[in-house]
Amino acid sequence: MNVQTKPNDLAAFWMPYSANRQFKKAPRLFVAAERMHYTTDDGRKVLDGTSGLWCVNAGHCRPKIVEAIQKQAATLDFAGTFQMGHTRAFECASRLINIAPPGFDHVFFTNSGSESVETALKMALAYHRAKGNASKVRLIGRERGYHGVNFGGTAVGGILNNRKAFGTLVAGVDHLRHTHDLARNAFTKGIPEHGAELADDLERLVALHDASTIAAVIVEPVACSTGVLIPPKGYLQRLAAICAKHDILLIADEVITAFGRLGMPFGSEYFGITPDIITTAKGVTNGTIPMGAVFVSSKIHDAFMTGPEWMIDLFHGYTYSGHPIACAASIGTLDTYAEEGLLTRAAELAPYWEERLHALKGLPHVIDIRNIGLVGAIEFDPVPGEPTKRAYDRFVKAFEAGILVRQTGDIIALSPPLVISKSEIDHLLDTLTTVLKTTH
Ligand code: PXG
Repeated sequence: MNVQTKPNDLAAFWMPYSANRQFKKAPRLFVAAERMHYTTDDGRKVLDGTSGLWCVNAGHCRPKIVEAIQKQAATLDFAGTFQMGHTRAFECASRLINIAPPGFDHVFFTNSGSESVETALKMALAYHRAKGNASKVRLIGRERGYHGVNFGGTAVGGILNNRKAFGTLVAGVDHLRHTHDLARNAFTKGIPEHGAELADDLERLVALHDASTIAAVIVEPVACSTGVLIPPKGYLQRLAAICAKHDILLIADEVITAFGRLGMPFGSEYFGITPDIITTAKGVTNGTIPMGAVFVSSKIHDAFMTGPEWMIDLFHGYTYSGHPIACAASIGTLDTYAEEGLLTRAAELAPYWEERLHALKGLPHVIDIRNIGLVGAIEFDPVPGEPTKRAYDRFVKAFEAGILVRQTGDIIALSPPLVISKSEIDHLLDTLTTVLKTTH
């Protein structure tokens, strides 16, 4: 029998991306959730302004998804997908392709965004090799990018604290400049006007390394983790054109922007670009069961289908690639998204969201407000000598006031479930306004 010897002891769990010692002195604990709200261990309701960690797009504990998981766990708990299969994985992949942008015909399953990124990077290298271009081995990320925490993703990522403690990471990686430009774009509503020319930074890297050595560029359509950096008008199209010109694969890391966050099923569609590979996770199962999905075009997939038929075509995969319960959760999620029109609902709410969010302009220490789809960010001037404290204090106060927001650097990010109502938007932003007015 599993006896819990130390009830309520917080020491054993080394929490990820957390200030463990401080948290354990004053923990913030949830015990339940439904639709837009969490319930804390002391019985308070907290409005979820962040969709958990950008993943619970349909809101919490949705019946179709719960039922799908329960049924699947009782019917087929596990079956592998290496040289074997089960029907749910094929059904799930087909369902995902049905909502994918045109040209994306194949899905590779992983268990997280980090694994989706590693998968995409490895596919890019193997693709060029399969095409006879084995010298194309460099991977290009972008400053301030976030692509998860495995070695490849950390290497192409561009956030200092995520990189500096972890050695030399992966060789042959370089970075484009980021697109954040407060001097020219502060308080822009929606897509910023200035900075498309920053895409030409890829030409600088081509001039430095030569296109014959570059396999892929990976970018988030909107760089969310670093504090919601929205690409300037025309930037992504220009980047895509330069990639195409040099036979460099473009990987759109849509772990956050896929599944309706911007008001279309995928962020790539929103920005009118056609990448070669799209990485996803999070919203693919509404956050319920860990899963990622890498979408590839036939151009990529078919390049691997040229050897003898009895040979493995890609030496890559995870024990839990296409896990039956995750696939069932994803199918239940896609049903819920479809029935409630959630993959486009952010587009309907975006004007109201934008108006309400930008009304926070002028509050103490606010130096920028950004919005796109159902994403928002408020940037603060840092406390001199104490970076991140301004936003962290406001995050803690917001939690005490009954709203969950996300702090990154001196920025507060918002990304509520796509089922949010206008009055809940009001509650979220009214509460945040009070917090910003009263926190010193
Ligand atoms: N790529 C992108 C673009 C992401 O946003 C990952 C990869 C990694 O996914 P996994 O599933 O391995 O965590 C992410 C994850 C935040 C926050 O609040 C963002 C993420 C994860 C946790 C918190 O900004 N993004």
